[in-house]
Amino acid sequence: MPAITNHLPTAELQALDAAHHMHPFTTNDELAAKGARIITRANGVYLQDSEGNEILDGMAGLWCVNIGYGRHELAEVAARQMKELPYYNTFFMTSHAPVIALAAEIAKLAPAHLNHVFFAGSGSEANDTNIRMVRHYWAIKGKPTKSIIISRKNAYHGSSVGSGSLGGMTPMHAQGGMPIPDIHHIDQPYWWAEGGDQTPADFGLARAQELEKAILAMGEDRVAAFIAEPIQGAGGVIVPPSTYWPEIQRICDKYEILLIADEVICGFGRTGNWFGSETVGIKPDIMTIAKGLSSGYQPIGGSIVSDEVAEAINSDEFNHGYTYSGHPVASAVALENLRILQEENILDHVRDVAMPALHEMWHGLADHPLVGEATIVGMMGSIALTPHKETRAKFAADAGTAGFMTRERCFANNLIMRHVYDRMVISPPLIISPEEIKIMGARARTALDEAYAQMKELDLLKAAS
Ligand code: PXG
Repeated sequence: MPAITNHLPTAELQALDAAHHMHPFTTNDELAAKGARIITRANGVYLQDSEGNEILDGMAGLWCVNIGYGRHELAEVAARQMKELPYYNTFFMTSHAPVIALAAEIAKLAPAHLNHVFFAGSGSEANDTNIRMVRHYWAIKGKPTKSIIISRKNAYHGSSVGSGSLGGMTPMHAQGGMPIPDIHHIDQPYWWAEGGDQTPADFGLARAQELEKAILAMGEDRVAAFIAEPIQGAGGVIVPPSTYWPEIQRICDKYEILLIADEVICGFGRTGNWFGSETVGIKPDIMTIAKGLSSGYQPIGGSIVSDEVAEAINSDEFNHGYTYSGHPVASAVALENLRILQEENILDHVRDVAMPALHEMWHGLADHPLVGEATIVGMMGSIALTPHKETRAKFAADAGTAGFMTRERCFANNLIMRHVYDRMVISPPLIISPEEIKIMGARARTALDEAYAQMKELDLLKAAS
C-alpha cells in the first residue's frame, strides 16, 4: 500500500482526493475540477498548505481550535493514554479514569446546577442525545405528550438526522427526509436582515415572544424544550438584541419548557466566559458541548445536564449511548486541553488582551464601503456585506455571491475567513496575539478592497429591489 504523506506532490494528492474522498457540504464535482487546498501542518494561529503558504486561520479550524495549533502536550497525553488503555466502553457498569476525571472537571467549570455529563463523539451526536433525553425526561415525569422541541430558523445543531432536524437550515432539510416529527422552528433574532423599521430592542422582544406564541398555539402540554445557540455561529454569527434572551428565559420558566443551550461553538471561552450562557445571562437545563472541549484535537462532545434532569434520567435505564461515549483517549486529551485553558489563564488573555484588540480591529472595518455592520461578541464576529449601508440592503445578485468573492480574496491574501451567504465570519484561536490580530485586520481589509473592486467591475454593487 502506498504511504499517503504530506510530501506527495500537490497535484497527486488532489487527484487522489478527487477520486476517492467525498467532502462534507461540498459539490464534489466542482471541487474535483478545481483541486482541494491541501493543509499540511499548523502552529499557533497559522496553517501551512502544500504550496508553502502560511495562512492565518481566522476560523480556528471549524470554530474549535481554541488553544491554537501545535500543543504537543495533547499529543503526549494521547500517546500515553493509547499505550495504557486505548479503548474501553462506558456501558455495562464500567468506567475508566480519564472519563471520570473529565466529567468531574466539566462539572466544576459549568454553572453550579449543571453537574452531570453524557458523552458523545460530536456535537451532532450530543444533540441527538438531547432530543431523546428531554422527551424521556417528560415521559418519566408523567407527561409523555411533551415531545415537541422548538428551535429556530437558521440555527445549526449538527448534521445527523436528529440534530439536522433541530437545525433550521432549509437546504439541509431539503435532502434526506428531514425534519423528523415534532420539531418546530420559530424566527431568529437577526435584526440587521429582518428587523425592518423596528428598534433592535423591540425586535428582540418580538422574536422572543414568538416562542410564547408557539407554545400557546401547540399547547404547553406538547412542548418539551427550546434549543438555541446563545449566539448563532454557523448561521452567520447573529448576535441577538439584549432584550432577547431574558424574555426567552422568562417564557421557558413560565411554561415549564426545558432550555437547551447549544454551546458547541460558544463554550470553552469563545464568548469571553466559560460558556455563552453566562455571557447572555441564561440558566439552561442542558448544554451541548464539543469543539472547544478538546480544541478539536480529538473528536468528543457531550451534554452537560442539570441536577434536576439527571435525577429523573438516572432513575430509569436510558437506552442510548455510543461506542465512543467517553472515549479514553479523547477524554484524556480534552482534560489536558482544559488544564491548559485554566493554567495558562487563557480566558484572562481573551478578556484583557485579545478581545479588546480584536474588537477594535473588527469595528474598524465598519467604515469600509462594502460593510454594513461589524458585530462581535468575545472572539466570534461577523460583518454584513451590503451594496448600501443606510438601508441595510441585500445585493441584487444571488445571496452568497458577494460573500464567496470576498472569501476567495481572503484565501488569496492568506487569511481564512468564512462566509455565510453575504456575511463574513471570524472565530480565531483564543490565544491570538495583538500583533497577529493586526495582520488579520490588514489582510481582511485588503480582501475587502479587492472584492469591492471586483464587484464594481462586474457591476454587482446593486441593491435588490
Ligand atoms: N451545534 C453547533 C452550535 C455547531 O456549531 C454542531 C452542533 C455539530 O457539531 P459536530 O461536531 O457534529 O459537527 C455544530 C457544528 C460551519 C460549520 O461551516 C459549523 C459546524 C460544523 C461544520 C461546519 O460553520 N458546527
